[in-house]
Amino acid sequence: MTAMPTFTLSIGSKAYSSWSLRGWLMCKIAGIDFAEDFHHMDAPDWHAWVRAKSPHAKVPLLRHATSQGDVLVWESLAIAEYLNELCPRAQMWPAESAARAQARAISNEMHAGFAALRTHMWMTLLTQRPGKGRTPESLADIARIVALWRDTRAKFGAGGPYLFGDRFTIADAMYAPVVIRFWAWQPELPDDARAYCAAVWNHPFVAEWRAAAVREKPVARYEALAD
Ligand SMILES: N[C@@H](CCC(=O)N[C@@H](CS)C(=O)NCC(=O)O)C(=O)O
Repeated sequence: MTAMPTFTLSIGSKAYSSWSLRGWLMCKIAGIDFAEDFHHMDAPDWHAWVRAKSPHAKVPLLRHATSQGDVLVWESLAIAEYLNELCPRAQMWPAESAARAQARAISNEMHAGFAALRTHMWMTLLTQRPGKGRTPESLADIARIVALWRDTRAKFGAGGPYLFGDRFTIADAMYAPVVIRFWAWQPELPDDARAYCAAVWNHPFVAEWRAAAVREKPVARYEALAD
């Protein structure tokens, strides 16, 4: 009999689901062995599938099978914090408290904000549309992201290419879908933001996700959202 996996992460499309990517990166950074429970968001039974599975009918959803029963964790930042507690050696947040405070602040900013960027430059790994999606609001979101990347790297990033130096943390995972949006929509970016984007784009976990994503078929109704 095959053993049940201890950790199972439910996700939607790899090409289009930015939150799935965040949850998946949290599992990779934690270093856990996990099973992927993939169901495409464009499948006809998507809503029934996700409603049956997830308390808030969204992905990502982490299921942890323990001796006390299953623990369900939804919301990408809650998944991050849960895994951070379980896997302290993974150092998913920066070790130093001022850096950790900044990492939490910018991760929360991403989790709660940037609605215009999300609406006008949605995540896709299947098509590029340079120059599109630029509205005053989406450009203002991009300016704030560029500024917070710059500020974070200036204060804490000297040791490597990521926001907090040489370690790819929860904060980088939160912004990885933004890097993909920038690849797809190609807004004008200063050199320091471009360098950060290149580091995240080429990170082995992000490269692994991208390689799977490009095997998915484009979804006409998402593609039709292009400006
Ligand atoms: N705040 C949530 C956002 C999750 C979310 O919006 N997930 C989208 C996929 S990118 C979803 O499951 N949408 C399903 C639907 O709306 O049917 C998190 O941090 O995980």
